[in-house]
Amino acid sequence: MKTFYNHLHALHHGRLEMFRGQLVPCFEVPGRVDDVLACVRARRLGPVQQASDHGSAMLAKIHSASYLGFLEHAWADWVALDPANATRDALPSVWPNHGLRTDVLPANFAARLGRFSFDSGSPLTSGTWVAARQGAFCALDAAHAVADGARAAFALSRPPGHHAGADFYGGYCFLNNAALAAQALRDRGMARVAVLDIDYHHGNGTQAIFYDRADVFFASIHGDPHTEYPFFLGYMDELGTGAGEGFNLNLPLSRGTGFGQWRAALELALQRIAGFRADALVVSLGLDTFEGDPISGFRLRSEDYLAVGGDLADAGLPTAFIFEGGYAVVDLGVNAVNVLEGFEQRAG
Ligand code: Q9C
Ligand code: ZN
Repeated sequence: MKTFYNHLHALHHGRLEMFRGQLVPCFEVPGRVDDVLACVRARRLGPVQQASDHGSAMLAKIHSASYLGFLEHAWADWVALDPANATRDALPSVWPNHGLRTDVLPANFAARLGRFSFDSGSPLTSGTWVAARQGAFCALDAAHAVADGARAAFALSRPPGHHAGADFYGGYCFLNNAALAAQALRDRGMARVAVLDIDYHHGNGTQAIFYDRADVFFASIHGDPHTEYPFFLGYMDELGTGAGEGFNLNLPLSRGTGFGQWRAALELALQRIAGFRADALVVSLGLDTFEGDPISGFRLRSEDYLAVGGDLADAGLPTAFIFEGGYAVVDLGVNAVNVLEGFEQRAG
């Protein structure tokens, strides 16, 4: 399978994130993707190529124009606020919720940061826009490869995407790569597209983007939001709304869940996707379900990921894999390539 690699990913390099009252070193670091790329090459998964430029207009199929404008100019605006800001990343500290107005967009940049984000754990850096934009192009290229007839393709990029909504960032995510891939598949004539999110954290951004749509089915297996990030979405009773009712599936599992139970949830999600009669599959491939992940709580082992890939191949659908979370950097390459190799072995 082809890998579309974001060669600009390291331009996004957050230094510190807010965690329990302190600024701590970021978990979402450039070394994550470097490790996966090394494994893709060592195990000869297939050709590695850079993504083509699809232009910023393509991003507006999923994201609002005001959000894209904000992201593109955020770094310059941040530094304009105070020249000393050039040495530190931007983190929001005030948000328009709890009775505050969401229908105003203040000129103040701290206010705009809050309007377009939902947490303080996602530093915005000098290269965030350029890196995230190129990452979105990797996802679009993976979708086009699948639309052109490839059995599967892999978008290898950071920052990740599944927490980003139409007009907000958070959870280390800025542009929703999986949503962009799903939309590209729709635009290439696939009538029904399923997004299966197997990152440890609920894909709140992707769910929100497709919540009222019947043409994109969203399924997610994740840590129970009663105790796990992002806390405020990802519950079982979220079924979709309007035309989208019945096209959203959340399968939250308790912290500590091992592969047996996790795999049963995967089978259930794949059954629902088969019932939906999807024409193509987008997998939000987070590897933070790994037992060694420093910020997550499931207990999957490296060899389990081969079986995950096999189960995904059994769905029999053209599949675009979009790299998401996973923070146990030294095991990340093995785990990611295990999924992809397990898929290829079963797909034949
Ligand atoms: N300091 C993804 O996996 N913060 N995002 C957790 C750890 C947020 C994870 C606290 C985790 C976001 C793409
Ligand atoms: Zn995650």
